[in-house]
Amino acid sequence: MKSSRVLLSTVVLAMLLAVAGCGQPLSASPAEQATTVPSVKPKKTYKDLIVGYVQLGDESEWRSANTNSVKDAAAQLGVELRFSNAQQKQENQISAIRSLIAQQVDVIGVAPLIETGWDDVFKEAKDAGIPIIVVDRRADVAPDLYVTLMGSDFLEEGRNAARIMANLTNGQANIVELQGTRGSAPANDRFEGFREILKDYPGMKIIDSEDGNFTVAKGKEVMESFLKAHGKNITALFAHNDDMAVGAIKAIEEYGLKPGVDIKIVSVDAAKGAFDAMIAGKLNATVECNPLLGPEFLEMALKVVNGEPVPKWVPSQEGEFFASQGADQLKQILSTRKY
Ligand code: GYE
Repeated sequence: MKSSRVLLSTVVLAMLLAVAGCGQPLSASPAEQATTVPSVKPKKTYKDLIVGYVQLGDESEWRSANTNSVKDAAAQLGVELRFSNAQQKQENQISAIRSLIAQQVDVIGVAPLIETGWDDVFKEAKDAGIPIIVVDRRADVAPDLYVTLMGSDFLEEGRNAARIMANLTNGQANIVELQGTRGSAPANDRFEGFREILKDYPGMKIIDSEDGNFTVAKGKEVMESFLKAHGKNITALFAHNDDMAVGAIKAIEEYGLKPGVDIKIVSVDAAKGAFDAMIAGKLNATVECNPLLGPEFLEMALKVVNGEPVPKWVPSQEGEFFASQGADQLKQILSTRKY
């Protein structure tokens, strides 16, 4: 009787285990059983991500294109984006990062207004376990405080602008320069790269150089003051972005000179405004700087969150465009561009 009860309960137990789909023999040790529990965390998808983006402002066509690129990519991929615009103030960017840390987002993207002053807040993010992706402009911090930098080689852009200017002027020029926002990585590097090449051209002189803050309005205002001070002595202009070149073109016309002819002009970005100015023959060339970083930024964010390796710098692919390509070709190219 006793033995048949034992037999019956063993049969019942075996049936129950079979129904539960559990193939473990009754003798399995706890260690063996543990191997059936998945040990790898499931990978996150775009739809699981909450990403912060700390934009520096909306000073230029480039910036608007960058903002739209990030917002559009997030909407398309289903990423929850927490976007802020710091209106060209570093303190606003710092408080936006602090607020994203408090919200415990998965990743923070930041386009730093200027290079310096980021150590403390980047460290706060690191301590909270929130990775920082630096987008567009470099931040001068220890490499362990951010996971990757995505953006352009601004030094090379400055060098290329100088090479183009040397060709346009046959190595003889009195140049004025409109610098981007003081202390920003693109202004620092374009300034330096331009001078690096000019060393080989003794006939090319920079006769004046001022901050035009990357805006049309300031570009016009500073160009007016250059013209007041140097008049027809100016034969060339290097503007650190297209918007300032567009402002300067107005100032040059109002002064009674022909932009692109009396004053050769090279700028950076290759935004729509630059194409319009080249088609009109008022801007000689623009060096491309790509703002369409949204999709790649979110791809990096997903990789980082899933613990996949990412390169420390993701450089952008860029070209150059010239008024000498002719209006027809430029119009055709413009029709294919997003900014
Ligand atoms: O060239 C300029 C913008 O940081 C690369 O910022 C960017 C620069 C861009 O205002 O137009």
